[in-house]
Amino acid sequence: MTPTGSLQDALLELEELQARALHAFTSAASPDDVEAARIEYLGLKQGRLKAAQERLKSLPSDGKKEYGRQFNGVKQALEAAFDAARGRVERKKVADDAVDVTLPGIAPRLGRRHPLTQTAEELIDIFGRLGFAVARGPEVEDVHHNFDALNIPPVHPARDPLDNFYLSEGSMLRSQTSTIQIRVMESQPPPVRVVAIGRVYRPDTVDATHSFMFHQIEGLMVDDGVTMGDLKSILRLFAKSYLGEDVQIRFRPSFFPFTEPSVEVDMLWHGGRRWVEMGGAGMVDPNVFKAVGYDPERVTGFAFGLGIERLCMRRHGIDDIRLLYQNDVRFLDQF
Ligand code: FA5
Repeated sequence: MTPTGSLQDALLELEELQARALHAFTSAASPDDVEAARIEYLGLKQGRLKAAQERLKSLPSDGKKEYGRQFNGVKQALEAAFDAARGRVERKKVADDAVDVTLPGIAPRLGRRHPLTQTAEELIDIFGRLGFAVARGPEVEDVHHNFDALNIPPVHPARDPLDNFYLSEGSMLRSQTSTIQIRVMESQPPPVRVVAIGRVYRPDTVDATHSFMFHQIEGLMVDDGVTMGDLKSILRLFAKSYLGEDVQIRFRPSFFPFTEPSVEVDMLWHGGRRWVEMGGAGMVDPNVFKAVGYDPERVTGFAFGLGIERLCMRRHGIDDIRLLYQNDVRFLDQF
């Protein structure tokens, strides 16, 4: 319904309409706000300006001219306010989306190698300088390489299913890297001078120095006239090189079916109050040479197997092996 009334009322309402519309356009903060104001005030069907135009019809003829003049002024003012508001929010959007090339860049976080990887690489480097090449072997092994060829008898407790991860008949996750000694000797004649690094698996109870999966470095040297003295010298040289000149290591008589005589090698732990076993070693047993077709009358050799986690822990003063597997970036960032 078109409102009726005096010209005076109509002009007042026109004024009020202009004030409201100008406020709506100047306070619009987004393109959506501007569009909403446009529809409300300038909409062709139901906009308020359209309604104000309709009002003209109901005015007495002597007031139509005055009202029309005012109306045109309001219309121009509103259209100008709309254009201004649209330009303003569009410029703002462009500015918001723009890239400020003067801002400092976001530096990508640099990854780093795991401390165990760093240890393995350093060990290979040290033994490389001592003349040892690198050998590899599979983690899924057969019982022959893990036990038989290493002179471990069929009834030996080391084969106990509770101490190994057996897979299908005759295969298992290797429990020691000594398997690689056999693979190397099977594949080449003496002389041999290799180290091999890899994961090994044992269902050991986890504590500060034991894990169910860990890494070993195996060493094997076979030649004419290799002695226990060579073994001890190499291990001492290695320990000083990796753990520092002041490191203390000791050899204890021990037993392994694949070496005779055998020793266990301990290192004085950081803090200097206790010894921790670093690995096992010894002179290759003649039965092992026979199993791979070497002549024990012609060659002798030594072998050793050291725990890489423990070497890494001693080197960096780490107290708990589990820290190496929790992947806490705050811990890993220190290496
Ligand atoms: C062996 O595995 C022998 N194959 C070593 C060897 C090689 C002897 C060649 C003679 C000739 P042993 O079970 O002691 O030995 O393990 C060697 C080292 O592996 C240990 O001294 C220790 O440093 C590390 N190790 C053993 N069990 C674990 C475990 N559960 N978690 C972490 N490190 C371990």
